Amino acid sequence: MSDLQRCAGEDDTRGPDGDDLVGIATRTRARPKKPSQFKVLMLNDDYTPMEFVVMCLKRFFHMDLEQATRVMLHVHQRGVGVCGVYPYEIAETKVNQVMDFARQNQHPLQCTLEKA
Ligand code: TYC
Repeated sequence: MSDLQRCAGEDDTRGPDGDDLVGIATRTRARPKKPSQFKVLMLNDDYTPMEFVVMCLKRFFHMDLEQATRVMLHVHQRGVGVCGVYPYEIAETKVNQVMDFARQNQHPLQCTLEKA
């Protein structure tokens, strides 16, 4: 039997007692939670060229040359630095963009997320 046939014949909307499990949620939180924020961190390594890191910071984090140079040097000297703070999905996208771009250019640059 195909999934389609099985689904068509089955009533997934009732619990064991025949209760209707489908409905409209009418309650809302009294104090809606603001979406949690995530830091995007850049990690130092010995091989990625400084210019490439600056290019990433300009391209993916919209920094100007001065900001990007400052953040790159901070990471170079301290080992890790914050590129920006975003909601989870945006932070994850930035990490993937940096990692993909680094991989394409055969640099070992690492970028990661941390809850803010
Ligand atoms: N340490 C690297 C070098 O000396 C430069 C660098 C800076 C690499 C920041 C990664 O996230 C980084 N070429």
